[in-house]
Amino acid sequence: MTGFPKGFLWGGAVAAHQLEGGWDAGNKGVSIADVMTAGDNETAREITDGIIPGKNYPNHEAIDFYGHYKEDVKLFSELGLKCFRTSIAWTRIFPNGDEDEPNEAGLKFYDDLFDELLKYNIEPVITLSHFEMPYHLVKEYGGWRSRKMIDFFVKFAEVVFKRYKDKVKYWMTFNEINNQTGLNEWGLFTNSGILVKPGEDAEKVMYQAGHYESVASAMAVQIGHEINPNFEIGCMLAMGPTYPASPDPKDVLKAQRAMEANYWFADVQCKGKYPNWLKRYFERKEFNLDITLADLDVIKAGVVDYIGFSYYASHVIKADKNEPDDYMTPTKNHEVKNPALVRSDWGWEIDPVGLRYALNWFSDRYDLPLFIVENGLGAFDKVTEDGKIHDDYRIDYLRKHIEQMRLAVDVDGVNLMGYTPWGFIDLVSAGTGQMDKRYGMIYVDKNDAGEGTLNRSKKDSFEWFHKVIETNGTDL
Ligand code: BGP
Repeated sequence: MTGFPKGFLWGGAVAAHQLEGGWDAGNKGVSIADVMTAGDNETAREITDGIIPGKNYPNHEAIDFYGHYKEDVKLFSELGLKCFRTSIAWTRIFPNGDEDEPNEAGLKFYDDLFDELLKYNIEPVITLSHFEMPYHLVKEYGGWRSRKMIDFFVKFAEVVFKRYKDKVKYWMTFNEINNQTGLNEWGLFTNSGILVKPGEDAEKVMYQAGHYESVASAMAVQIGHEINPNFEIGCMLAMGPTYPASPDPKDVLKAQRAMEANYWFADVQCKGKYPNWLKRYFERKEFNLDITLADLDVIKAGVVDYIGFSYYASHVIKADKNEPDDYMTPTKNHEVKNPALVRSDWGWEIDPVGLRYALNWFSDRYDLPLFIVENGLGAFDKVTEDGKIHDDYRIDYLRKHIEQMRLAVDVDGVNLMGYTPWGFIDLVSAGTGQMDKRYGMIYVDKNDAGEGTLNRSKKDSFEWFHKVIETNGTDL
C-alpha cells in the first residue's frame, strides 16, 4: 500500500454565507442567502422580498466567523489543516453585483483572512460562487435567467483573481453547479436566483441558466489562467451515484441515464463540449436555447484543471413500467430506498463504497485530478454531562469514507488531490437554515433559535482527525 501522496490536501470546507455572519458589515450587500427563511425537513426555506426582521436570521449572524476568524484559524491550525475551503461572499466585493467598482472593505477582509491562514501554512481553497449571489441581481435581472449575469460574474472573478493572485492557488467557479440550476420539488432555483413563473417550462429555464453559468465558468477559467498560469481552477459538482434498483436492463439503463442527466456539467466543464445526448434532447424538446457559436468556443477553451465534488450519499432508481423511451424524466420520482444502507438522521443514505465508485466514475471518464471538497455526516450532537461531545458516529462515518478513498488511490490508481470534510466547524445548514444539523469537529454553542455564547469547543472527532492528518491517513 502506498497510501495518500505527499502533499495531500487534508482540510475542511465551509461557505461564506453559512458561517461568516456580518451580513451588512464593511458595506456588504444583501445576498440571496440573506433573504431566506429557516426551514426543516417538512418546511422548505423560502425567499422573502427583501429582509424581514426576525424572519431571515439564520445566515445573517451564522457563527460570526467574520468577528472570530483569528481565533478560529488558530483552532484550524491546531487541528492540523493543510488547506481551508471557503467561498468569497460576492456581496462583500460587489454589494449589488452590478457596480463599476469593487468594495475595498470587502476585499480587505479576505486579504486579512488569507494572510491569517498563510501565517499557519494553511492553503486557502476558494469557491467563487456558493449559493450567495447578490439579491439585487435576482430582483433586477432574474438571476441566471439573464445573459447579463455572465459579465457580472466574470468581472467579480477577475477582480478577486487579480487581488489574491499571490495568496490563493486553488479555485472553483460554482459550488455544485449541477445543484445551482437543479430543479427541486418547490420549482424554485434558489441557488441560481430564479423563481419559475406560472406556466413557464421550468426545465427549459434550468438548461438556459446552466448554459450561461457554463459560459461564465469557462470565461473565468481562461481569465484566471491569464492572470496567474499557476492557478488550479476546478469545477465543483454534487456527486451522489445512482444505482439501478435491480438487474432488469430497464433499471440499469434508467440509472445510466440518471447519471448522465445529473453530471452533464462535467462533460461541458471538463471536455469543453455538450454531450451528444443533450444536444439531441434540446432539439427534440424544441427548447431553442440561447447558445451561440461564440459561447461554444468559450466553453471549449475554458476547461477546468481538476474536478472538485461533494459526496454525502448515493441513490437508487427504478424505471417505471410506462417509462417513455427517452429515459430522461426527472429522477426524483423514481427513487427507491437502498435496503443495503443505513440512513442519517436526515434520511441521507450512508454509502462509503459509493465514494470509491464516484471517484472511479469521474477518473475513468475525465482523467483529471479529483478533489473531494465536501463529505460528512449531519447529525444531532448532544453535549454530555462532562461538557463534551462524543461524536463516535461521525468518526465512524469519516473513517469508512477515508478507507474507501485510500482503496481508490492505492488499488484503482485514482489521482486524488485532497479531502476537505464539510462543515468541520458547526455552521448553518444550507438545506434547513438551522444550526442543529451539525457536521463539525468543532462545536459552536448556538441553537436553532439563534441563542448561545458562540463559544467554540473540540468534539472527539477533532483529536481523531488531527491524528489522521498527522499520519497522512494511515492511522484511522
Ligand atoms: C451541499 C452544499 C453545502 C452544504 C452541504 C450539506 O449541497 O454545498 O453548502 O450545506 O450540502 O447540506 P446541508 O447543509 O443541507 O446539510
